[in-house]
Amino acid sequence: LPLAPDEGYTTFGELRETIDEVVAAHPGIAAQSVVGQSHEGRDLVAVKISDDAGVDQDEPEVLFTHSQHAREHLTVEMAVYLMRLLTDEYGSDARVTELVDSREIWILPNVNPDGSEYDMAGSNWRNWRKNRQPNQGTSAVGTDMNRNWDHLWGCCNGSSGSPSSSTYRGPAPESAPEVSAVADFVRGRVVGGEQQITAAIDFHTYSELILWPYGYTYDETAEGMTREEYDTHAALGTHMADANGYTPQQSSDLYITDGTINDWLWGDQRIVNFTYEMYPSSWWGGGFYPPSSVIERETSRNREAVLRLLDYADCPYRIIGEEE
Ligand code: 0X9
Ligand code: CA
Ligand code: ZN
Repeated sequence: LPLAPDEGYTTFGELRETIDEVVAAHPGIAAQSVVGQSHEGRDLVAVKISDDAGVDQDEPEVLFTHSQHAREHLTVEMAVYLMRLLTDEYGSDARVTELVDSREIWILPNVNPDGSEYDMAGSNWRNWRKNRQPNQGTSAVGTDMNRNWDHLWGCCNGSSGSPSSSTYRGPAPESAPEVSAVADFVRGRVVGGEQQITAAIDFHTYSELILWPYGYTYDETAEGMTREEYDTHAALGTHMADANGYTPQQSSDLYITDGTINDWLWGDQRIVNFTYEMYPSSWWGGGFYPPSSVIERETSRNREAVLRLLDYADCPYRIIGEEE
């Protein structure tokens, strides 16, 4: 039975208000900027959390992206949780304080606002996944943002060339304005020839998994992925999964994908990165639409896991005993 949208989930308007509140309440350690616009013209917002948030310091940077897929609303709640955790507990929790002082943390709380709003706008949830960009020569709407990234785009039967498919890869890499804007933002973090972002998580639902690249091949090592680099992802993914009880695995163990942010962040930008598939573990827990009563439990569940990533962001390779 289709469910009516649950008022306990954050709308895009409420998200903007929450971001404004967080930044106003913590001006020294939180700042917001707009990195681009969605197809329908909504702002794509980045929240930066660090000591001296207004200044670009020489500290490891960490990226959290949320809501590439419209119906995965729990991931927006995860962004709200992280903004609050890293600001409210600054100055009282010693570990949070140390991490905020020594890292530059970028939270992109909703990279597909058109899709989210569309999914919430009816009398029932619409089960929408893609963005809301029209496609030429068809009434079928939307590109799957997580098939539109520019690393081996469309290579491997891990996406669809048909606009009516829920995994439509778009007519070209970065054809989705939201993907192009976020990719430009990430490329903009190359300073003095060096990518400043060392670690990233892209939040999705559902299945309770921690996934690492590559998704386009079943092979562990491949072009641009050495044994040491694979082992670093596997060790850090497993270390985080020990904290939240998710299942850690290479993303292709779930199924083959091409053009995901996962493969691009590693293959193109050399950023150690993970996809989190949040609660529930199966369709029986509510699938994409668990009741809002689970938000507090299922976001705070990831507190320790996310702090572990922030901790290793100074040098992810040290988890396997390598300096790089
Ligand atoms: O298919 C996706 O984009 C992600 N799953 S979801 O149910 N949230 O749509 C998974 C992406 C991770 N990559 C692979 N599974 N290969
Ligand atoms: Ca910096
Ligand atoms: Zn998803």
